[in-house]
Amino acid sequence: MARAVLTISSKNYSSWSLRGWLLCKLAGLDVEEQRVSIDDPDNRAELLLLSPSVLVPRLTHEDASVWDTLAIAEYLHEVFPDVAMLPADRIARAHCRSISGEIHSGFHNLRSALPMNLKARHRNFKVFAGAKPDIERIETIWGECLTRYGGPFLFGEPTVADAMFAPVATRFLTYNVSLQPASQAYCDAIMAWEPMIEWIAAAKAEPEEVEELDVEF
Ligand SMILES: N[C@@H](CCC(=O)N[C@@H](CS)C(=O)NCC(=O)O)C(=O)O
Repeated sequence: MARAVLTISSKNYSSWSLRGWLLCKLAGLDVEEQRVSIDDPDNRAELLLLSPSVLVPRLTHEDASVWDTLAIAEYLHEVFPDVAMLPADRIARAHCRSISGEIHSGFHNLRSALPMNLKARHRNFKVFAGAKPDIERIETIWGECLTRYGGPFLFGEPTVADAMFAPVATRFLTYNVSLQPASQAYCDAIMAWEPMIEWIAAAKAEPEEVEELDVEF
């Protein structure tokens, strides 16, 4: 059987690639990484041909082609039912799906004002006022989960929700966003999570730089 392939782009800049990759790690699925170079349009066009959304991540596994992170999460949950990608409890599972959906479809101001950039550190970053409600909502989501399920991850042990929110934790670190102690502890747990350590080390070794995202704000 052919090895599963995960198509991703930059490890430093692509938050959706990180989410897809973390989901595969959570599932325990060993994937071959197919990298779409951010500065090679031909290579990119060819590799993305099979992803109708022309977006990454895309997973191919045993003749199935799955794109879009939430679809990948649900696919992996279905294929690996013994791995706790979602909480065992029905009510917690509904909660996990809801907040994963919320990060998937929302927080546009946060995304554009604080783009993921794992190599960067901006000590005196002034957060755009429009992104503040997003940050407040994220802290509320995290606070409720950590209180209800006891941490250190949102539902105790790592789940789909942590894969979805991990790039937010890195943004808070990159842009030195001041957080409540519980949110800060969650960010620390994400940064100490073994797959995150692996991904960040690879991101730091990447040569590509996108000038617009590397300016000092
Ligand atoms: N909703 C999609 C979002 C995917 C997405 O926006 N991916 C970005 C990478 S971070 C992308 O492929 N952008 C096109 C590009 O880089 O040209 C998902 O959940 O997978």
